[in-house]
Amino acid sequence: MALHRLYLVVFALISTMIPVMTLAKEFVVGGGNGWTTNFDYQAWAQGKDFQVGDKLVFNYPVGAHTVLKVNRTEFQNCIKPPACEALTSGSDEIVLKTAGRKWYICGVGTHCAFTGQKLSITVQNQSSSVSPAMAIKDTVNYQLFFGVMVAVITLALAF
Ligand SMILES: [Cu+2]
Repeated sequence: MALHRLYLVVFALISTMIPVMTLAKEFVVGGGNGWTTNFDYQAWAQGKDFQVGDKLVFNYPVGAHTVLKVNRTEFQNCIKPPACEALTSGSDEIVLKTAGRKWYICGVGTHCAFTGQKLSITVQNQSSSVSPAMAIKDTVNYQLFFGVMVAVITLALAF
């Protein structure tokens, strides 16, 4: 019976973890263009539903750009905070932890000032209202979730 208890624990873990993992969205900033110069990041951000818990991913060749989280004034005037605060990995992930306006700029040269490499977004608290696209996505996720459940139960029965 100890084995069955183990399956129950595994099952409980999976059922609690999967909905949490699938609810958070990942946004690749700039899509296929990544984080670069001469790209309209305001247009990219428009209509996107950024929520607390979602993740931004900034992709760029290492050394070509950086990511700096700044405040509104720094954003408007392209004022760079100390370079030590910059993200430089080339695949920087930022989890949106709080709601409100967020500002990001590139710290390299005049990328922010002259080539528009700056992004500002508004992060919402997770809402219960779901857009149709989201609802479909969630349905798919729950199908996956039940698929995993069935697999686990099948495994449990097999032993
Ligand atoms: Cu740059």
